[in-house]
Amino acid sequence: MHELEATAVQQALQTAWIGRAYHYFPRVTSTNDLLKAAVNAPDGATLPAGTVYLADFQESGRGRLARRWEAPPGTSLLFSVLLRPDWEAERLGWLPMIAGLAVARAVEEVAGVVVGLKWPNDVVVQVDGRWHKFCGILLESGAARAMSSSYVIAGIGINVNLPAADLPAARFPATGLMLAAGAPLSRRALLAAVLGHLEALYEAAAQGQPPHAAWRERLIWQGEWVAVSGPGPGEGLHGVLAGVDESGRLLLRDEDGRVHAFAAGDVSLHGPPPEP
Ligand code: BT5
Repeated sequence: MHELEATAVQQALQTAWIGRAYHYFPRVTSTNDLLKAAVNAPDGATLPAGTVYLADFQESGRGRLARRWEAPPGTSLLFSVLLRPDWEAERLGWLPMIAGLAVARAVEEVAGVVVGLKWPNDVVVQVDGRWHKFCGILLESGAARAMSSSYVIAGIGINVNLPAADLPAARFPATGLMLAAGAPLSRRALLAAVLGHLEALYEAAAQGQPPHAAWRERLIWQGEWVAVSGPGPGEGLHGVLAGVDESGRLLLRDEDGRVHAFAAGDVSLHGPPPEP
């Protein structure tokens, strides 16, 4: 039996509802695309919250803004979770933080390495004193049909047992957990831990407990000069990274001491401005 097939995963799970409906695919286009198509199908309303689609290989794994997520077969965790939050709109910004925190807590537990979060949706570990990305998260939301309740699909890609030669050439340095921890890990144990933390954090959020303080504790580059690029006003702005607010927006303090909040974009180290 494959270690990520339904029967094996069900035995490892400790959740009440996330992952209890679970589908394993050896090869798909993208688990986000497949789950989205299933939710939008005529009988999509019957798909329970917590449904997980997991693939061993994706032909066209996606990141944000038409970027690709590359992962060779047999090495990674590539999965999507269906959530149906009936929360007020302001709380939807909590979901990316909840997903990142769930991965961070699970990885620390299973791999014993210190885990950081890079705004907005990357999970990182240190290799040779520098942060490297081992996980990316893609949240997509929609309403299945007019008047029906909305859904959010949380797509999570984790580099687990990738050999160094298979690391993708990426915008930000990439690594995998085997390389960071020094030994291969059980993908099944890690999946069960991520889904367990996801359920716990989701339920806490549903009770009104915001995740931003725990998220901010792991936020990398706080107090450093960074640049934020991306859609929207303030593109290309640089300043000191001052944290995130309750809805997960990045706070940047510019040279004049003004604080700017970003809901989307990418952040990179910039260095302080030249002395006048
Ligand atoms: C992300 O986007 O990091 C979100 C990735 C989400 C992937 C999961 S896998 C399951 C589900 N199904 C999908 O189709 N997607 C989700 P973004 O922040 O835009 O980063 C994308 C960038 O990360 C790429 O342009 C590369 O530079 C880099 N990259 C690609 N593959 C990588 C990998 N395996 N490890 C580290 N970096 C990678």
